[in-house]
Amino acid sequence: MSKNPNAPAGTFHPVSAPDFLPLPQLRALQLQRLKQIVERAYERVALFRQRMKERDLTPEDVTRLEDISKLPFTVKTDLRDTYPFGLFASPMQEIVRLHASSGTTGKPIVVAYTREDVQVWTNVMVRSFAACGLHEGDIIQNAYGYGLFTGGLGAHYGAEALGATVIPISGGNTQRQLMVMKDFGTTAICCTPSYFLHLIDQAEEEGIRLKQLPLRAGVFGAEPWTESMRRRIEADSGIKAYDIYGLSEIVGPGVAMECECQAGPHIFEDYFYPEIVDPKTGKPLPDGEEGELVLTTLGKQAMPMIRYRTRDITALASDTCDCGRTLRRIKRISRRSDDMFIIRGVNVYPSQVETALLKVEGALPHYQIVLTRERDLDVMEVQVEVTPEVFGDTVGALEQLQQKLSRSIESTVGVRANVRLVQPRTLQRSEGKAKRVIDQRKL
Ligand code: DLL
Repeated sequence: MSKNPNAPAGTFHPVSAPDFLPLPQLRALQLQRLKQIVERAYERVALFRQRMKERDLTPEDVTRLEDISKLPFTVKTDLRDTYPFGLFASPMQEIVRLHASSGTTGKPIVVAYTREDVQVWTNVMVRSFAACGLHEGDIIQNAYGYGLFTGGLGAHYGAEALGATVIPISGGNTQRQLMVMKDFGTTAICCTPSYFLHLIDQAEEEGIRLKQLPLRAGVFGAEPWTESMRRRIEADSGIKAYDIYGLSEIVGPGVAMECECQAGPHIFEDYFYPEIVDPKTGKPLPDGEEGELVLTTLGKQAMPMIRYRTRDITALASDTCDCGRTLRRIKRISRRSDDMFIIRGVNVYPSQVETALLKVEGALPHYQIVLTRERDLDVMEVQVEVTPEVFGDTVGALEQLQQKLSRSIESTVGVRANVRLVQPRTLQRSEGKAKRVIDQRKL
């Protein structure tokens, strides 16, 4: 295990203690919190109360943890349909922070935090960093984006509360990232795994030897990655690469994090209750079986999420991890049960791209999104058919349209796309569901 030479041997940060609770104690705590959160949501969130009533349920029907499976699911479109604040369970005066993430169309989904929620988030982020061996004295370069995305601020407050030194560099500007890493003596970096691969490439080009720098750990997440990517990162940079999982609807990063055994992220179960269900039927599946991860926030005040369907496909591992944590782990998330894809850390739904295209006159609703990776950076090309009139237009007019479409996509989706205009009826038609996304990135 990689330990900072300055760290006192064998110590755990005090907030890591809940990671090691004996199971009966952990389950009792979960039940107590589940009852409270169901009561809170029932009293304060109209949609949840209505769904409970439709099922003839009241909060008193939750007496055991297993009763959770009686409760209604919450899905992403519930956030869209109640946009922006409809699922809040706290008055605005108590809400100290808002973040947002991609919705399925042009509007984002909004998530809220009370002061206490921010403290819980910070707590799980401290535990995340501690789990992979980081501590006071570490210099953490936080290259997750700061802003509405939860990655930047989530990791920031956690790293500060850990007692580490945070470099709030945010995403992008690769040369500056490398300069800072070298000059400031960064010992750990937080970013998406694909961005770190890009940093490795760029470092090589600039003659910077990552292996000779103090950098020893990476906290990588926000997008799917694989064991072979981990091996490549570790071999090429000499650091340990850890998987961190999270989603805005639940809290942001810090729902689950790998320990030094690197055997899959441990879910911070005292705050997030996990279930795996069959994505088609919604029926609960036992630990070990693959299905859709469903999460219930056990402590969230501003926006309790009851049985939130993450659409992430994984399995729960309940066997004991060598680290001694009693928290169950999730298997690497390899795919989703919906059509969302993640490009440069940004979540994108094809329907958002469609909305953006159709805002511009001349574009037809026939399009295809091709994803590739150039020098370890994701590239999105949108091929779109245009009306015959447009296609017969001058080169200048076509270029103008191309730029308009590109701008429309960037402002709706938040990522730049190369737009390619094609003649009407040239994109392949499908007999069933249109195949909108061709992912040629070899993960
Ligand atoms: O990506 C929060 C986050 C920030 C996690 C920084 C980790 C690090 P969203 O933008 O709401 O939140 O996207 C959530 O990203 O449902 C997964 O599909 C995907 N995802 C997040 N972490 C991982 C991971 C943040 N470690 C969505 N492996 C989730 C695979 C991940 N997919």
